[in-house]
Amino acid sequence: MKKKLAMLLMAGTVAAPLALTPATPANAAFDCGYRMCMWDHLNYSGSKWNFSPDQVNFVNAANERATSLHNNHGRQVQVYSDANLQGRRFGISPWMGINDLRQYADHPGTPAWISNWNDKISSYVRF
Ligand SMILES: [Ca+2]
Repeated sequence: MKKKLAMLLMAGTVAAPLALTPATPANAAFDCGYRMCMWDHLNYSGSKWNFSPDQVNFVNAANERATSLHNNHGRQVQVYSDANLQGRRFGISPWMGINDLRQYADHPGTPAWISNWNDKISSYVRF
């Protein structure tokens, strides 16, 4: 009986920290390395794509899927709505993470829900 109780208590101490430690954006950004990282869903979650080159003319599997991103690099990145650096463009500052691209519009004064960047990125260049 005492042995069973001790095992239950041990199990409790092991399980509790796992339940109380959700993934954080900071962790996700850290996992990004010195790269341009995109995630399919909000808050750096879902499928993840990492890019190292200074210019990517087509982001392949990530095409029009990025909903959050992290420019984990000391240089500015410009993303484009079409392949080969064409279409609408949007600048992302060095070391900047965006956890919800739905909130970002590329034309000042245009509501984000009209020209937001959710599921739009097809290419990028780093300056
Ligand atoms: Ca998405």
